[in-house]
Amino acid sequence: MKFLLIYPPSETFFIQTSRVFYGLSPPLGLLYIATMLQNDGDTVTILDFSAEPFNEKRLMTTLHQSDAVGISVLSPSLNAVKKLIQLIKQQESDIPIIIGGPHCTLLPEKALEETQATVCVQGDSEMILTDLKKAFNREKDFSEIPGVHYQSSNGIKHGPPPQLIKNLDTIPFPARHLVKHYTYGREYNPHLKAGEFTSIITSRGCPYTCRFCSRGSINMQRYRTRSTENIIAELKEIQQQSYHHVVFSDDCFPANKKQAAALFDAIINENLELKFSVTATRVDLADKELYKKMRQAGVTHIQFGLESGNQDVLDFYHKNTTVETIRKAVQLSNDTGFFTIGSFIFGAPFETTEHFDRTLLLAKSLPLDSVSFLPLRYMVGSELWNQATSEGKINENEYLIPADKDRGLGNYTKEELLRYCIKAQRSFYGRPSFFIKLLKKSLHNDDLTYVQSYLSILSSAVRGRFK
Ligand code: B12
Ligand code: SF4
Repeated sequence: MKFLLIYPPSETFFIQTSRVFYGLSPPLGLLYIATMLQNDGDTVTILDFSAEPFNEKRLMTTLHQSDAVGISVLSPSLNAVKKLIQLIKQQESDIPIIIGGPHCTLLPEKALEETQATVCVQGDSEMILTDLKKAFNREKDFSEIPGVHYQSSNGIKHGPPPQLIKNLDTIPFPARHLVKHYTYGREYNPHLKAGEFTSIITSRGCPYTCRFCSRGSINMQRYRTRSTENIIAELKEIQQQSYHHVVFSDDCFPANKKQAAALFDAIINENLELKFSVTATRVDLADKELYKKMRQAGVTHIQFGLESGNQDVLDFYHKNTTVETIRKAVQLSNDTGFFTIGSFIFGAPFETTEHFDRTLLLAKSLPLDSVSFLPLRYMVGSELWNQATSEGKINENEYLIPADKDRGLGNYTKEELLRYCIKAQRSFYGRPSFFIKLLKKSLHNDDLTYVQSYLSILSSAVRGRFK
């Protein structure tokens, strides 16, 4: 069969001016599925509309050459997916449309109902694809396939509960060549060209339960890791495919310090000539010996979920960290030579401007090279969303709601919160001392991409203001 797999357009970033520059990485979920399909003799094309501007003509041309469509759904992209499916159905009313991804794992039946796709897959999908194809060819019944929800003449039905892939080493590596023409990762190095940057995940699920994060929901929590040998084999393949830079895209990396030490030892021993970044890590996992190894192995950037400079807010989010731990971890990261990124959230229900000021003060006092201040959002699957929904502040069909005084969610309206975030961002970056520190660090590390990244963010911000 010929499959068209689509990653939908990403929602516009809150701080829109820097969006052009932020966070592009390959759609690994689709790439894992693509490998399984190709191994089964199918042809796969991927359209990543987070990495290329949405183009209806391009979508339609590819669609007309396909037998089935698969789409990834994140809660923030649900509306984009609904529109995509409408467009697809106008052109090819009978083509099977399969949806999967985090939103489908959380709310499979509702996702199917709202998007009007043909089939929705909940959870890990690699092992059910062959059966799914058989069901489309009427050689098997959808009701026999674990984790599958489907439209039938009697409404939405489902198969047995999803089966977790316990041994992640059994999954073949993602088909990266299908998206090699896209440029990813420019926030790590503005010089990166198409085919030079990719991502890897070494685990699935997250062992933590932060109250604002949908990863804390039971469906997405079950934590599993891959073996060092299996990860190294994939990294060797990545090197052979001539990528330069790899981001560890785990929810939380490294979650296990001992395993991480073994992995970075192996990377050093294998002499892999790759650079690495870490999408998300926690301050309580910072460790001097481990960071030294990571640096030696080629890690250049680390991003911490710092969230707040207030202990009461950290406790409210069940972050299980302290302001002191934040200070130590960021200092250690900087001393190790990593480009250190910190993200903060404004808008916990009891937070006041004094809280925001303390967070900004902490951010400015830390040796951070890049920051984001974002408004709290109540996301489906998170404990905070569940609570607000049970209190009637959020409707069950509203999957992503910013903190907003007008809804009884905090002390400020969403517009006020956004203004505080933008103000904090400007106040952080506008300091001459910040730029001087960044320049010194870049010269010390013999890596001017740090400064170039900063200048690119700045110039995209300025361009954004004049648009
Ligand atoms: C890397 C990453 C990003 C990157 C790039 C995303 C990309 N191109 O894939 C960037 C930085 C851009 C990003 C941005 C955001 N992200 Co993000 N991101 C991730 C992260 C850490 C890894 C994604 C990944 O590669 N996973 C590995 C693959 C193997 O897993 P998977 O995608 O779930 O795929 C499997 C199944 O879901 C399924 N599947 C997936 N798609 C499909 C399609 C079909 C047809 C089928 C059958 C099956 C299927 O099969 C796959 C294999 O088993 C995840 C967390 C995570 N670990 O998944 C968060 C995550 C997906 N992001 C999330 C969010 C919320 C965001 C943001 C809104 C930022 C924010 N925190 O507010 C933005 C907006 C994104 C948007 N599209 O609008 C949430 C989504 C929650 C939700 N309810 O949907 C997650 C789960 C993080 C979390 N802690 O909750 N993200
Ligand atoms: S914020 Fe990070 S550590 Fe906390 S539950 Fe979400 S993914 Fe896990």
